[in-house]
Amino acid sequence: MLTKNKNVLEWVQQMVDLCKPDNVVWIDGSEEQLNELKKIAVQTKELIELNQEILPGCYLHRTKQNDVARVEDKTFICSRKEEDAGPTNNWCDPEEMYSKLKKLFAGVMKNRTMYVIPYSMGPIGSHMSKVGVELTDSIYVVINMNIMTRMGKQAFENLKEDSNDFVRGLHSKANIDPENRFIAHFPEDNTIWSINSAYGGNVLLGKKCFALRIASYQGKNEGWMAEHMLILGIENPQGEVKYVAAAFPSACGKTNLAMLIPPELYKKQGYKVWTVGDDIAWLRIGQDGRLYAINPENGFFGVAPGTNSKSNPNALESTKKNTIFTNVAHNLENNTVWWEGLNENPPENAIDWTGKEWNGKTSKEKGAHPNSRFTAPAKNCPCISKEFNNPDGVPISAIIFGGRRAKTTPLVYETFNWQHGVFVGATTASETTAAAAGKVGVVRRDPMAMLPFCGYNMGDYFKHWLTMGEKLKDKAPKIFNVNWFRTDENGEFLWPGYGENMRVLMWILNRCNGEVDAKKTAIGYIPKKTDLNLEQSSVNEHNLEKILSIDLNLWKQETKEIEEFFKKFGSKLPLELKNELNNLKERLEKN
Ligand code: OXD
Ligand code: MN
Repeated sequence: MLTKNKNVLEWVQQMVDLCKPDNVVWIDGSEEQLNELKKIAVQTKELIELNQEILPGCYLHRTKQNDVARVEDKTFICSRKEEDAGPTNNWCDPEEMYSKLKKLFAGVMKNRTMYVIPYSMGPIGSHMSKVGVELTDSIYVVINMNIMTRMGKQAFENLKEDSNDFVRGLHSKANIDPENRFIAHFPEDNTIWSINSAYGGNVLLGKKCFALRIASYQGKNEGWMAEHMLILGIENPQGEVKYVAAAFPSACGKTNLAMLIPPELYKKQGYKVWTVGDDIAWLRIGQDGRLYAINPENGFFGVAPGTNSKSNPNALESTKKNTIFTNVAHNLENNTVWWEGLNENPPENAIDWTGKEWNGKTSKEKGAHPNSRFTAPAKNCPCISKEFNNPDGVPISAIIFGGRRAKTTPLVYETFNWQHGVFVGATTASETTAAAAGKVGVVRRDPMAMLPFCGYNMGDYFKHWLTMGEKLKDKAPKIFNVNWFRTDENGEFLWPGYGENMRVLMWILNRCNGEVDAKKTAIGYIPKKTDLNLEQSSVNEHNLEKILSIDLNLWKQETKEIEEFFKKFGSKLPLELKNELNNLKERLEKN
């Protein structure tokens, strides 16, 4: 036992009585204990040891084929009142859910070991961090939690002996039965119960379940924010670093932006980009009244396919040691891994993610699952920020929202003020697929990129954003919107993306510093053409004009869709957002 905290000890005992494991092992986080567990997992084939010369400390894991992604339809917010879960979440009465799940958890760990994992979300010793304890029967979970969180004995340093402020996570892979798979959150009890899955997003309970769903609820009650945001720092040639936080829906390039490599033009002048986080930010108002952010995680749970030495060399480098690969292809030629988009040279002698023999040169099937992942320690990342472990976090100069929009949204615009920024965040949308020639994808509204992750009523969540703005007053970060995915008449992307996005970030920072003017439009401030530095870029003036243009008719259509979307929230929709919609309509009419 690693703690004297009575609340922890009593709860662990209750869960032991329920799940009836043969053994209970407390995870202290020591090398010896972890090495022992890895050895067991290799023996049972839960992990495959990879070539330790090429990929030291790296392992491969395969999940069942029915268990490869987050399951939104099996994810529940079990608040006592249905209204508190809101229209965007699946709701179930907590008593009903506990009673259903107790039957599934009863005796589920017979002949198994229960691992007790204490972990901290956020740096040890930080007032912005929080403690969780996850009970699991999966060694894969233990090893992954060791990468994704500050795990083991150290985590209890952040929990006072009599404190009840820890998140109680219970997970069992049970039989990986998709019919009885549940990811249930009880925000009012600081509790998460997850059963019948062994896939990362459903079982690494510190990540989406705690750091977003439970933490967003805690943040509303305690006056801070848990957001689906990357955090990056831009260092200028004088050595000053300014930080931005950006929220994009899943699969819109958060990890790539977080680890951006500046174009030569900026590199030569001495600009650098530092990664603080690639997925989640916890934000609090600091003593100076500004907004500060920490990344509560300690690693990256990144999508493997498409990651390569051009698209994201920093992410690729992060996976070279002490990394767990899940559902990628196993290259038997040198006992390493391969995935689509890694390089042009797929192995001929390999095992695909389903465990079948696979020839990358001749097979029509994919070697890696499209949602295959790497779990890599943040400290492996060549551009990890020096402030990564700063207990006070980093001050945020700008908040950026974005999505994938082929036509409507310009490359970048600045909102008029915090309230307008909240409106823009609340109406964030993304198209489901990249636009094919002439066609536009289906738009899904994903407010602040939190649609699958907000642990309470989204109407109340919007209100919380507005309240935070009132507290921040003139110290509030400026709010921007970006769209890297605008296409031309032929469906070709107008903006090169990747490292070139630095040019947009520079405009954003220049606006924050009051160093550039902008053009006022109906939707916000957009850059004057000459203020976006396109030196040595592939973008010509003609295309720039297109990406910065606003089609008033499309925007009028957009306001209709927003109106429809807002209806969902009924009386929970803050009046301020209704007003913002009306203001936008008026401005569009006047233009
Ligand atoms: C993720 C997601 O895995 O957003 O980060 O789905
Ligand atoms: Mn994410």
